[in-house]
Amino acid sequence: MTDFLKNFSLEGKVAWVTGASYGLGLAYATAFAQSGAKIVFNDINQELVDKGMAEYNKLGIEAYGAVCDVTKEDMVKEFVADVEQKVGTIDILVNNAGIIKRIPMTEMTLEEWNQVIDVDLTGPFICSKAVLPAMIKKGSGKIINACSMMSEFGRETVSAYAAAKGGLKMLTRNICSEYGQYNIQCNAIGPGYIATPQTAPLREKQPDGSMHPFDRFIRSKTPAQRWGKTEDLMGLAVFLASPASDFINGQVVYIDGGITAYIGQDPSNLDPSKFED
Ligand code: NAP
Ligand code: GCO
Repeated sequence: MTDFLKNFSLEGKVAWVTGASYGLGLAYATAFAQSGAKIVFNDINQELVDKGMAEYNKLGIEAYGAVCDVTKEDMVKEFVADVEQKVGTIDILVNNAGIIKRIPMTEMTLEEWNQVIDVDLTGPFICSKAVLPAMIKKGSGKIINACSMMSEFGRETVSAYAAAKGGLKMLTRNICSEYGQYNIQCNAIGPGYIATPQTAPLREKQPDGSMHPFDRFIRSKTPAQRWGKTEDLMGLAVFLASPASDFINGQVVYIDGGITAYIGQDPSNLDPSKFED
C-alpha cells in the first residue's frame, strides 16, 4: 500500500459504534473492520447484541459487544471502562444510536419528546464525554456524529428528531472547538434518506401495490432518484475515522444523492419503471 493510501487505514485502532447491531451502525463497523480496526459495539438489549454479534461473525469480524443504553451515564462509563480493559483505548467513536418518533408536535407527549432528545442528543453528549479524557491523554481521537437531513430541514411530525439532530450539528462544532487542540476531530455524517429499518415505514407499498407517497416524494427530491444503501455511507465513515481527515473538523458531510443541492421535481413526472430498486 502506498504511503498516501495508508492514511485511510484504521490498522490498530479501536472503533466504538453505538447502536450497531444492524442498520447504518453495522455498515460503519463493517467498513472499519475491513479497514483494520478492532470493533466495539453496544445496543439496547442482549437480544440485539446477540443479533449483531451473529452478523459480525457471519462477516468474519471479531467484535466486542455488550448491552449499554447510551442515555444512562453510569452504564456508558462502565462500558467504556470494560472496553479499555478488555480491548484497548477507544480511538474512534461513532454516535450512531438513534430513534425517531413521527408524531404531530401538538399530539407528542413530553415523555415522547424527551425519549428522542435523550437518545439522539444527550446520548452523544454522554458517550463523547466518556471517551474524550483518554483521547486527550493519547493526543488523538475521532468522534463522528449521526446527523441527518433534519439537521438542516424541518418536516411534519419529526419535531423532536429535528431538534435533536440540529442540536447534534452544533454539538459536533462545539466538540471540534473545545478539543481540536488535542488533535481530536469531531465531524458528522449527514445521510440523506437511506433504506434501513428506521425508514421502512416511509417505503411500504400501499394496499393497492402502489408506491408509498413519501417514497415518491423523496425520489422526486433526490437527483439520484433512489434511496441510499447502507453501503453508500461506508467510504465516508472510514474517511472521517482515518488520518486522511485529520484537518477536517466540525463539519457535517452530507451524503444524500444530491437532495441538499436540488429543488426537486414534480413527483408525477417520475417514471417508477426506471427505478433500479
Ligand atoms: P435504526 O435502524 O433505527 O438503528 C438504530 C440503532 O440504535 C438500533 O439498533 C437501536 O436499537 C439502537 N438504539 C436505539 N436507542 C438506543 C439506546 N438508548 N442505546 C443504545 N442503542 C440504541 O437506525 P438507522 O437507520 O440505522 O440510523 C442510524 C443513525 O443514523 C440514527 O442516529 C439515525 O437517526 C441516523 N440517520 C438515519 C438515516 C436513514 O435514512 N436511515 C438518515 C440520517 C440519519 P432498537 O432496535 O432497540 O431501536
Ligand atoms: C423521516 C426520516 C428521516 C431520516 C433521516 C433523513 O421521517 O423524515 O426518518 O428523518 O431518518 O434522518 O436524513
